[in-house]
Amino acid sequence: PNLLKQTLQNKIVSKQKEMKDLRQTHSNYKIGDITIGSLLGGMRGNSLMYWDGTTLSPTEGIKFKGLTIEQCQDKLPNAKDVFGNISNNNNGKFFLPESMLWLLITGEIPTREQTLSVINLLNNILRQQNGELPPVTETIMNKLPADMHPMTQLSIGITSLSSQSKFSSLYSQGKLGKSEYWSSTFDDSMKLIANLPLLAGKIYSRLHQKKTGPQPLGSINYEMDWAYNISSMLGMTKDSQNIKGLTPKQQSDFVELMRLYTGIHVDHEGGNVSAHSTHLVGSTLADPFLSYSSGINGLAGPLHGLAAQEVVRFLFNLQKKLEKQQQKSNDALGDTDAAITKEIWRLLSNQQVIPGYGHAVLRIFDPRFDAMLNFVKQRPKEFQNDKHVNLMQNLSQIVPDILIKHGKCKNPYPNVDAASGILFYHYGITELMFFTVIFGCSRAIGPLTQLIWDRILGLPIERPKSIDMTTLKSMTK
Ligand code: AMX
Repeated sequence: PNLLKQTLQNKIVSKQKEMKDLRQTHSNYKIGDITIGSLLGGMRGNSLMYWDGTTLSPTEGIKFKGLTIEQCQDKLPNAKDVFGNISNNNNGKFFLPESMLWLLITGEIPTREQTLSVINLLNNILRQQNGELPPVTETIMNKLPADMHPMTQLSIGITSLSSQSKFSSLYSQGKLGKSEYWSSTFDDSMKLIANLPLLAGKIYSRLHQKKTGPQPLGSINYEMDWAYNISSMLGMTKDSQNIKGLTPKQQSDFVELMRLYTGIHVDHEGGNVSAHSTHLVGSTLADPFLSYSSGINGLAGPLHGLAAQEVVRFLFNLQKKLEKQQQKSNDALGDTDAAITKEIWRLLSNQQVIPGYGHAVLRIFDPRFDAMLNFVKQRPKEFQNDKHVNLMQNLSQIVPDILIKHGKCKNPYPNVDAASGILFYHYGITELMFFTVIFGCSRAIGPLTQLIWDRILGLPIERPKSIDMTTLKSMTK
């Protein structure tokens, strides 16, 4: 039985009634004003979308169905809760993305059994595929140039899964009434999420093809969770080739990092580009694969998810510069902070952004950054000699003051991307262009959950009105 789908089904009638009441009774209630400033400023500050899973407050950060990240860590089942003490170290403490999926879809904190049912739901989809990508997708992926950007490959891979879409197949056969849209949207969304470990693994293995050949770097373990299987397919667990030669403790830590990362990146309110594009394209009744591949294309922009890649490039260049300067001045310690400050000012005066800093909504340290930093702090031995991780921590103390003095950006604090890439790098994911693919795996969970609800609630095709310069000018006279 599909426990998640059944539980969702039980919620539908009352939620549809709430939506109907709002529409019928309060349609004319004003929720804000639109100014020329916001229209020309990327619609900042205008509440224009319905989004139910997460909220984002400038001062309190993200809340997942009302829960902060800390509360989620406290309340949602983690690997220890689900599997018991499977390793003799301290890992298994971060909530599983499957628990989050249950929370976002049903609005309820899942039990251990409910979380396990989501793990089984996703693994059963893969079992039916013999743990392999559908043949069409496999063929397409193998034909792509191996050096094509991993995000382009991910977008193509997800788009190609559209040939598997139950929603579009039933729709094109004229078999779907509006009240039935949600069910096949649910099935397609679960299929998409289930296939992401395979797709990420496929893309990563192609980066290693010259060394490891065409075979996958790992295999799906049907007894384990989604984040574990992403790690396996990247070759980082005992169910894989262990291409980076990690110790068992490091393998376990990597899976822990993957559970943390993919748990907290799932959603971030609806207005961010990856979520918004999925919602917009989904509003045309495009299937979940086509809808989410649009989200992936948005995530591939350097001001959005690609920042993870840009941050690591930035850290490497900065570290090299600092070392060169130290050699020149023949000073073993050097005044690192002063050199960092100088370099940040140089970039700012060249009109470049400091990657990993700033945010369109948040006005505090990104709580997801704090969560990643705590991961480092909990493993002092592992990270003490990693100069780039140390630099990342150092920057988070120095850059905010500089950005405040610079006076342009509204949030001078690190965002989530300031830390994530360099942690993956530490464990051997050294291909910078790949980081955002991991982001893309996680982000699927939020926008697809919303897409299912959009269809339950019968939201219409999205179609804002645009205004030309002449009209804008005439309005101001
Ligand atoms: N470094 C330098 N300048 C910055 C800056 C940064 N990190 N962040 C913002 N600014 C500048 C903007 O470019 C803008 O300059 P302009 O007036 O000349 O155009 C000005 O400050 C005001 O911008 P803002 O209102 O504070 O930010 P925004 O809402 O327009 O943009 C964001 C938000 C994240 C795109 C921006 O802060 C940025 O470019 N940061 C660096 C890239 C990055 O880390 N992106 C990842 C964000 C998280 C994610 O989506 N994964």
